[in-house]
Amino acid sequence: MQKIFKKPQSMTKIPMRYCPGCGHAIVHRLIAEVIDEFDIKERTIGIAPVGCAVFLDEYLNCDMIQVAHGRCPAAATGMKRVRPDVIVFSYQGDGDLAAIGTAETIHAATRGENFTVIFINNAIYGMTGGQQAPTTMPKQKTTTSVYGRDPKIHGYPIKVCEMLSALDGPVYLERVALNKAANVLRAKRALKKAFRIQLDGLGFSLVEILSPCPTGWGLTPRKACEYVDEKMISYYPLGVYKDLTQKKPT
Ligand SMILES: Cc1ncc(C[n+]2csc(CCOP(=O)(O)OP(=O)(O)O)c2C)c(N)n1
Ligand code: SF4
Repeated sequence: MQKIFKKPQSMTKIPMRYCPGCGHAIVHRLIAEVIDEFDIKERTIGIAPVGCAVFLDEYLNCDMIQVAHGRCPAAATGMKRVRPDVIVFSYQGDGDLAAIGTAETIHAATRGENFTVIFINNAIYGMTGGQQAPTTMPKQKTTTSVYGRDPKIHGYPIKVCEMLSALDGPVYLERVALNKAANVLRAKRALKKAFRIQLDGLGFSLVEILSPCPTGWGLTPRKACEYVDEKMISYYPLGVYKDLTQKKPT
């Protein structure tokens, strides 16, 4: 019998510990597929975040390191400058990238460092118990904003793609979502494009992925996908925020 679906070679056999319906597991698989398709497993280094995806290094079958919370872009900069031949990606949640790591993110982006950032926006601090994140939306309830985020008290959320698109450094910025199969395929295309840009030496790229966190949101996996569809996408519109690939030589 012909096998038409199999585990990517770039994934290990270790069972993932994520909650049912969590977007992290989907993105891990997409990354592994992209690494397989480019045949770059032996020269890829991933940087695992602090947060629910802290064990990413166990699930991907390439070289991986873990760094302190928010420091992925700083570590990626060092690795990529010392070894421009390797493919480096950072994998970061919104607490990691848009709170404690905001400075590293912005400076790596404006320097136009040649690595790939995969940004998981689940609008919450998942691992530590569902606290408000910089991306928590107005009126969204969290364990530290039990009446819903009030911009008058808590400020407005940070829209990462919009913010970085004001900089000259980034080459490619796109926001995608995991709420339905068609969007998962779009997310894969965006990840593949981001890796392609790095392989071509063009510079900084970031893919923001709106990702369900059923546990942190107190929803079933199905309702969490509907939440992404109905609440998140209207606040964080999907699409390409910057793409200079047509303007730079490959
Ligand atoms: C320097 C430092 N500050 C705070 C923490 C506590 N901490 C661990 S995970 C986390 C937030 C994780 O949220 P996010 O990055 O959005 O990832 P998620 O768990 O939602 O995937 C925090 C604040 C830490 N580990 N290190
Ligand atoms: S708390 Fe949220 S982000 Fe963390 S594993 Fe569970 S569903 Fe995923």
